[in-house]
Amino acid sequence: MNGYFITFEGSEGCGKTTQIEALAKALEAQGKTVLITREPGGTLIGEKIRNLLQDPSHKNDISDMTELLLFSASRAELITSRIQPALARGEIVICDRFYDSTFVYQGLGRAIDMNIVEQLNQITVGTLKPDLTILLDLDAKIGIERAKSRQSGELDRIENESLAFFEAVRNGYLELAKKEPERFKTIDGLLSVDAIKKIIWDTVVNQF
Ligand code: T5A
Repeated sequence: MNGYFITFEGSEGCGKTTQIEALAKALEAQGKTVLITREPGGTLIGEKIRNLLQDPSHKNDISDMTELLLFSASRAELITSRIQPALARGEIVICDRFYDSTFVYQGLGRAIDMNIVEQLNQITVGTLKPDLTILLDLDAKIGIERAKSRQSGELDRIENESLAFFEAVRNGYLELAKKEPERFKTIDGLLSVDAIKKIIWDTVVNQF
């Protein structure tokens, strides 16, 4: 594989989508071929799984273990059918969330045994690893407010979790970033859209 794999992470409403679109545009302007994708989703089956996972009417229908397995199934499909082929063609892949989301949301948020999360990750992802992970760090309360305003007040199944859940998610991300400083670039999500855009561009442009 000779492409380049970038993932974006952070808690709800931290600004990933906004920044991913801007980065892809800037890279394409330089003649790069970019694949933007997302988790859960990014494939026919993955998008169906996404709908199941986010539907607020399934609030009481999905156990924690089922949730973990559904996120993993979506990831397995995405890696095999889109990410690996694009990297093999030498493209830049930008993925909105990847396995770090599972570690913090299911491992810490849902308190599923981390050994199980790790084993499943090993099965699903194998040796594939992002070259760069952009973490947009944002206060959980502000993130939920942003998500609410974006979706005209409608929150999905996971966004309806408690503030304590999202604080655990945020802290979990910061811990992951501390453990792998060579992979993570952590950026203050309170900065303006343009300021974040510039930090990301300065980081990415140095990789090629
Ligand atoms: N999940 C996912 C798991 O539990 N386990 C897993 O393994 C995986 C892969 C995925 C959900 O699934 C969970 C996590 C999530 O709950 P998602 O689509 O990634 O869903 O969900 P969100 O993180 O909620 O994505 P959002 O689209 O809501 O937020 P974004 O993309 O982070 O933010 P964005 O860019 O849409 O911005 C939100 C709002 O804020 C504004 C934007 O204009 C927009 O209105 N904004 C800013 N405002 C001020 N300053 C800035 N710097 C701003 N940047 C953006």
